[in-house]
Amino acid sequence: MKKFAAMTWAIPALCLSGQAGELITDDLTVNGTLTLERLAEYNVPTNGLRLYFTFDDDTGSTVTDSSETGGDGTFTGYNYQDSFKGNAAKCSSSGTYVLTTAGDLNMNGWTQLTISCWVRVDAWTTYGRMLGRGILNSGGGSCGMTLGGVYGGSPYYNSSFSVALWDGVSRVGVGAANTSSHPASIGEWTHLAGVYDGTSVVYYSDMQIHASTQVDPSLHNCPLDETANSIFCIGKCIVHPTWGDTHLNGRLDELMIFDRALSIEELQNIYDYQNTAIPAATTGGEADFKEGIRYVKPLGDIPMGLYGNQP
Ligand SMILES: [Ca+2]
Repeated sequence: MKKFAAMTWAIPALCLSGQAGELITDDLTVNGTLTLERLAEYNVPTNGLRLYFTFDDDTGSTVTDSSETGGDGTFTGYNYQDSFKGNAAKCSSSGTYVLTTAGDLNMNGWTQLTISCWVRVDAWTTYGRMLGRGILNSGGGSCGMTLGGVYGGSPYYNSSFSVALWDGVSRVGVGAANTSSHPASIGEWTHLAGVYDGTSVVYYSDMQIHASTQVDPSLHNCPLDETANSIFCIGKCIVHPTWGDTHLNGRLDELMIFDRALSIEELQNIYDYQNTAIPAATTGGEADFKEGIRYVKPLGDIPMGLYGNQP
């Protein structure tokens, strides 16, 4: 995203084309209330939206879902900090994480998936599992998104967006779009997205392909595989909840989950709109977009269990 040398949060956020007499308290809310209609006005996709955590109006352990379908979350060790838009969830240890047990977030059978969020990393002190699904102390999750970092004493751990697929008989593998480079830089807000469209798994960083993998043709359009009673966790790896080196060390914001693959144009609409929400810099900086890194590996060559970055 654009780098700003300084941001001033006291100034009003941009007021887009609101109707006369209408109070726009920020870019996404009207009189303090987020509406899906409001999002649609600005070409933010809402079709298939299953979860939307803005963290903007949350003050305690309850994290409000604005999608009208996904269900609220519970933020253990809750800590909200400034963001480019309102507030963000700050995670810093295995004791700061958000869980949601909403049943309609179980992705078993979903044929497509999109996850969009923003992250501001404070340090690469852990492998940085930002979010994922699974069963506490077990497995069975359908997806995971990881920043990469130090893990298990190793100096580095891959960044990854991964999904687990079902061929109608069993879990056939994990589509892991991973690479050894970080998708974000310390101290900078970065937009991240993961998209599974039935034929590929793509991990985007600031709208550039950070990593991708192609699904073997024999597995095209396989649905996601997920165990019943799996839950969604933000901030650390739910499968190893007490480990001290799996968590995100930084802030996460504007998390959206869709049960379909957004087009690149739709993702760009989200990116552009949320990017526009950033107040103008008081002392400017030039736009700086980093290069994406493309990584392709056939899913069919990936034996189950090989990747450490599994959901
Ligand atoms: Ca926010």
